Amino acid sequence: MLKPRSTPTRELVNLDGVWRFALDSRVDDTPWLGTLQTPLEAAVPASYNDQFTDPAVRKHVGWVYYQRTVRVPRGWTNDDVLLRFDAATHAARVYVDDALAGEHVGGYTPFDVDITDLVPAGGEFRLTVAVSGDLTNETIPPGKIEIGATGRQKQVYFHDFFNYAGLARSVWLYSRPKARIEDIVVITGFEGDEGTVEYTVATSGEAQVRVRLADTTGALVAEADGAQGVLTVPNVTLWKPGAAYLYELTAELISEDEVVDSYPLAVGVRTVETRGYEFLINGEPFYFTGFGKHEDTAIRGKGHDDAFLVHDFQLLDWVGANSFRTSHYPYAEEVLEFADRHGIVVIDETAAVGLNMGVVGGMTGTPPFPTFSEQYANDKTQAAHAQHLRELITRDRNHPSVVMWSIANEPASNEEGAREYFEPLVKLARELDPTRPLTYSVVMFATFKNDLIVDLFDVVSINRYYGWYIAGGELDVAEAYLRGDLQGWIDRVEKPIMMSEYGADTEPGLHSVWEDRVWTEEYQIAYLEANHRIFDQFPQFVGEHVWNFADFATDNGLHRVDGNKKGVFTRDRKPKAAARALRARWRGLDGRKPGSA
Ligand code: GCB
Repeated sequence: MLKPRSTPTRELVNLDGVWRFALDSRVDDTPWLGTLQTPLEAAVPASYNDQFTDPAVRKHVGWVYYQRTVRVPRGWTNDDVLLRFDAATHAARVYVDDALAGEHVGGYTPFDVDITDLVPAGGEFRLTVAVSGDLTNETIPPGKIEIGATGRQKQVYFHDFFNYAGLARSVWLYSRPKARIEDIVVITGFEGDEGTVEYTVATSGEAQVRVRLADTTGALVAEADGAQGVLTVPNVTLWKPGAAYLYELTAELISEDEVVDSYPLAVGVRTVETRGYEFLINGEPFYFTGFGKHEDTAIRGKGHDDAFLVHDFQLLDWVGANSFRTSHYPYAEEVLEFADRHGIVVIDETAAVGLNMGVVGGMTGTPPFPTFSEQYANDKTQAAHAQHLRELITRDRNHPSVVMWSIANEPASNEEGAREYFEPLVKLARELDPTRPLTYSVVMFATFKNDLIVDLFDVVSINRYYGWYIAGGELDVAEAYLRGDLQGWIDRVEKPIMMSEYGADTEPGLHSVWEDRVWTEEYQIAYLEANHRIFDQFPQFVGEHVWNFADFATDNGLHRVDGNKKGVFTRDRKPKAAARALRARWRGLDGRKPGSA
């Protein structure tokens, strides 16, 4: 899916700003049209929850309405006119004046609504967007709406971050030509110093395709005619972690000697593969240092913010991180584009978090009922999951920064039904992208003995909290458990293994002379060091992603004091003591394993 861009043949109007806003507290489900009579206004892009002081907004279950007026530029007479929502969390219905113009389910991937036949060029219309943050057992991520003793609805969910909702990313109005480029897919490679860019351009309408590839100075390095082909790049400069290099591919659609559509795409030439226990980028072993992150800031919730984007990447660089995982959902496209430009490596995850009744069962790991069952993760859940995977991969497959897809976080891969649930999804992911390795983050209840799906994937990514949820405050015991665990996986499958989560909640400013005191800044450092001592004993081990980059908001709960505090940075991005300890370990590694030459 092409991101809307301003090109010689396409125009773009940004619709961000302050919109009329109202909670829908009515019982019926008829659309709420006409001008919203509401005292409230909400900022877009941002989750709505924390913008208001009223707790009823923060905890709202059901639809909310956003509204503004929009004018279609007068010059767009011969073009198609579309609305693009970069994200509406988790479902949206879009109305143009009184007409339902489009709908979408899935809170973290974009969608278009074609309004060409609804509004003439030059015309103004009332844009109303109903957005629902509700989660059920048929949504991804899943959840459950309960009705309490007082009759109030409550959203229950099975993941450890606040269920922010609303228009968290930008909204656009854009034009595109009737005969147009629909999509572009590139697969890159190289042999010696010759690079290759295999491209496919999907079009609508009869016309010729021409593609050109330019280097960063704008000099033409290759060109070709036809909707499919391979461009060769002499003396290629590869895209490398820490040393990004982007060519620009321009695809043009030509009809009667005229360029009727034109679209540019940044292309990084690089390869990714796994071989035995190794994870290779451009044929060289790569060691991941970094974090699981969240899109999470005060007031904005999950709202995308360019200043935080720039600052977070500055901090990644400062601490020596070369990578992160988009835990636990696809991030804004701006984040991936930034990673492409700055050479940061990304593990791109779907929003499938919480497919695990064992976690709901608590530390016993005993599910209240089976996860893969009619009651919970059923065929409809799986179909929604497939749709999420499709939307993630078709959105992100051209980003050189994305080196691996993570299909789910901590699913019940040890429970009966896991294989039947995941096998078709793995097949689908490989059809959509035959080039990138696949992984999922393995929950601690799924062990090297009882996990049922690891052989379907390419990389073993484990989430382990030895020294926190297990053997909390007892790091010698934690080390022994972790050593046994890693050895077990290594003996079971010959695949690269990495830690996709390990971390300890830490209250900034809490100190102790005894470093086994949990929640202190000293303990966070000691915990990380204990883990690192074990990682460094295994040559098969390919990466460490600390949980989490920064503190983040969670649901109200007795085990969370104002959110999850496992951040190495606070929610407002101040370093805890562990940040400097990580910096000392990670800086200067350049993708090599700590301690290696
Ligand atoms: C996990 C989850 C993550 C949580 C984390 C924690 O295993 O994947 O979403 O936030 O543990 O801190 O408990």
